[in-house]
Amino acid sequence: RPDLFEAPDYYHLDDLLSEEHKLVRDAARQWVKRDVSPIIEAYAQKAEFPKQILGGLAEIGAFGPYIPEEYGGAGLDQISYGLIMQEIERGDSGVRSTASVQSSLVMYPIYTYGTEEQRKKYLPKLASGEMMGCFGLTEPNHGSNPSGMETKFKDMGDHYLLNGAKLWISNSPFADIAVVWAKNEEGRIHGLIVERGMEGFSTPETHNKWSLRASATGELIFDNVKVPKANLLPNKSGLGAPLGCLDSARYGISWGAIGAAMDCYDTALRYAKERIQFGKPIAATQLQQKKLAEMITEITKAQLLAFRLGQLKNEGKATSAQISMAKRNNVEMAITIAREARQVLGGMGITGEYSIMRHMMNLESVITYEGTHDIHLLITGADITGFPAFQ
Ligand code: TGC
Ligand code: FAD
Repeated sequence: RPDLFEAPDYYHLDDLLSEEHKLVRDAARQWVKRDVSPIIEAYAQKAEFPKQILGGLAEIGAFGPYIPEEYGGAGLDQISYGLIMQEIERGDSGVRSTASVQSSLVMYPIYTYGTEEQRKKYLPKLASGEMMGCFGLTEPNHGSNPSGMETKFKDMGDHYLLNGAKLWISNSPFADIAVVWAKNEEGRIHGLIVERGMEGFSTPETHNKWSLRASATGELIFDNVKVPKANLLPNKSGLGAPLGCLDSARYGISWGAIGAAMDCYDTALRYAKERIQFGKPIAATQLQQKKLAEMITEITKAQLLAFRLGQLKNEGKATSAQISMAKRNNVEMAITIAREARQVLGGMGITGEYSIMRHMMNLESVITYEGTHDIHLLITGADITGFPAFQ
């Protein structure tokens, strides 16, 4: 019932938003209602990314919301970025993934670590959706611990020679470029822009996913790929470079998860008011009210966390650990609400007639990618105690 959803705003967060925030949010919301929600279930069922929505994503500013307008971005602040992610994920986490990757994992590193030539060459096309990108950090043997990566490149004089493989890469099957993290001969991590069509570069799709089915996921395989020297991102190296991109994407996810939770809550609330059992709406029972009351409480807390984090980001003061806390809390909030909301719908909750089961399955990826739930807890643990417990 995509036409029906409303925005729960129990603590009047709207009063804290600027006119621009509301305009941006409403445009994204309307687009999702019109162009995403009516088709997304069918694409998820057939495990296909709906490529026809790329132009719409670009139009609502979802590709590079905070990248300056001179490079084709929308030039918005961090709260607008968050609100766009929230509205997209109200539709589907897989669609939000495509926007997150394009903005924070491809445009952000090119804008922040790239040369002026690289910015001019890639950013406007990425902003318009004419060119799509992906981000290769995770490898078959190195997920939570990317510093162990084996993908490497060698200086051959007039070019670099790249070898290795990346796994679980969102958008890889159709991306035109990949921002790839690899070690040089000294073992230092650098970012390289690899383009589709380079000899020895392939992107096989990963099948049989029960989660993020409307998002294309695949591998990146580099078999003696000759990468021009002009494709190295020169302005930052070391693990901090990819982790800096993750900070931006994780922040967007902390808002996005709220959108998925809002859609589940809204669907469950409507259903509970309409569904009659034992002669009265199930919403009139204490057990269902407990579920719904806890959902709106948790959504409200998550909204306040994300909003304050957005203010800190706008001021350039948000720490990586604060971002981890918001990503971890808000994704867990959303997955818990999806599970509870599914139960409110009884048997109907397992069908594709309603969005809840799709959100629930999607959120299993969201709670794993961009740092697992455990890793974000350990990041908080390290921050407050001073003892990193990863090793
Ligand atoms: P550690 O020694 O802590 O740090 C190494 C260097 O990195 C710096 N740093 C950061 N810089 C910026 N932002 C952050 N969040 C940072 N965290 C750390 C740090 O200061 C240090 O710099 P320097 O100059 O001293 O070298 O590194 P570690 O090896 O102990 O690892 C720490 C840990 C476990 C937190 C990190 O490896 C981690 O976050 N692991 C999780 C991996 C992950 O999140 N992968 C995501 C892959 S991309 C993805 O999932 C996309 S999904 C896309 C979608 O569809 O939406
Ligand atoms: P592992 O690191 O093997 O973890 C397995 C389990 O061990 C987890 O529960 C983890 O929390 C736990 N664990 C690990 N280390 C510790 C520790 N020190 N202490 C306690 N527990 C620990 N990556 C990209 O680079 N680009 C992408 O675009 C991208 N898109 C993705 C899309 C999807 C649909 C999925 C599922 C993943 C994607 N990823 C992407 C990869 C994602 O970031 C990794 O899956 C994630 O970082 C976890 O790595 P792993 O799967 O290898 O799990």
